[in-house]
Amino acid sequence: MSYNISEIVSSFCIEGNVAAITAYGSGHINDTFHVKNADPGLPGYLLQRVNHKVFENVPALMGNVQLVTEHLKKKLAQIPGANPAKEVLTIVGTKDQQCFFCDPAGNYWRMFCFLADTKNYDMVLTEQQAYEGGKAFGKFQLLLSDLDAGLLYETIPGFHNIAMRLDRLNNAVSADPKNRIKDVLTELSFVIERAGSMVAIMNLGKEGKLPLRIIHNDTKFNNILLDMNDRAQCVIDLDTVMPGYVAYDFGDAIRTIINTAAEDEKDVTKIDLNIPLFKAYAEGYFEYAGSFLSETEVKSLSMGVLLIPYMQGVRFLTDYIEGDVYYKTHFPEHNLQRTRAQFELLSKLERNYDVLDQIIYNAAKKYVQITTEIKQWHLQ
Ligand code: ADP
Ligand code: GN1
Ligand code: MG
Repeated sequence: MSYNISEIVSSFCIEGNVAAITAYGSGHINDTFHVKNADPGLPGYLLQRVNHKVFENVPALMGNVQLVTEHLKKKLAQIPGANPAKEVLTIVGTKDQQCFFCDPAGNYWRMFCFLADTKNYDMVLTEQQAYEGGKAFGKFQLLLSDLDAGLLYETIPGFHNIAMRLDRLNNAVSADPKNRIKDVLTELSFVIERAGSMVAIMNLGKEGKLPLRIIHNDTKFNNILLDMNDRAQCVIDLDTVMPGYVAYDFGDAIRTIINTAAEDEKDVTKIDLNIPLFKAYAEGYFEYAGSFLSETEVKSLSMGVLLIPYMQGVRFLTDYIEGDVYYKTHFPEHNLQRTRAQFELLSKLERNYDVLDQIIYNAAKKYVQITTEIKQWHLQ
């Protein structure tokens, strides 16, 4: 990929002069750069090349980001003590007043104000961080609960539709373009054994028992910026903010929080569950989300905890079979290693399902009126 990054930066309305532009972050989809200001008194910037193979309509995606950030800022402005400039992403426009820049090669670029004095973590280290993570995503959903979901463009159709994800895997298996099926027979059996039970959330939605809400859809823990005291400051990575079921966000956050090892851990014996972090996240989450969740939504959360690592494994496996065309990979079998790590995590989550469910029940009942006892708690 060739582009002149300084020229791209100069298309945006920035204050001061650029001291340095460096690659930044560990995302799997977009390319991110930190634009450091030569004047220490002036802010820095965060420049991103949006992956337009993954996001086919970047102008519409940026329309979503604009809508969501403006709504969040408006809501926060009504809360005493809140600081919208620090707690919500701020888009930096181009010199011709657009919210993105398209370069001559057809790459799409956008810029945000760089939120200084923040940290983010690929892995959670403390209960306080997990608790803050729960509060951040609970508050995010709460603040967006009065935005009209119909205004949002679907940036990736069927993003968390497990039936579609399984169809795509099926097609990849039939095509087997890289002759890799012979290496993944164990993983494919693992997928097939669980396929029937994983449609539960979708079915509840179709039956009208779960509402579609505006959710984040990529609640990896590293999509939260924490301040230097480890308090949640800002939810970032808004490309997939779309209607969905709250269990998807809960499950995706837990997928990254509860795992004692990295998402792509090679040595699967290192993958275990950190249950205190799960409890801390759930408690933080209900502090905000407890005010709007229905009993059925609360019950669906533990299903999301199984579904999302399953779906993530299916997605990594599909990409491995298709020849690593979607996620950035750092070595030839990276997607396969990621798949195996997700499925090991899922196996552990399945074995501990009742314990996790009980924790959700205990955390929720302080906030949500729950009419069934834990022994009848599981959804049919
Ligand atoms: P990706 O979709 O590739 O994950 P993100 O939007 O999550 O991209 O950004 C990648 C990384 O850049 C984040 O993990 C975070 O470390 C950093 N980042 C993103 N936005 C900001 C910001 N406004 N201020 C400071 N750091 C940011
Ligand atoms: C991607 O962009 P990033 O790294 O935050 C992916 C998520 C996956 C995640 C797995 C648009 O997220 O859905 O859960 O990798 N984003 C997209 O780490 O596919
Ligand atoms: Mg990210």
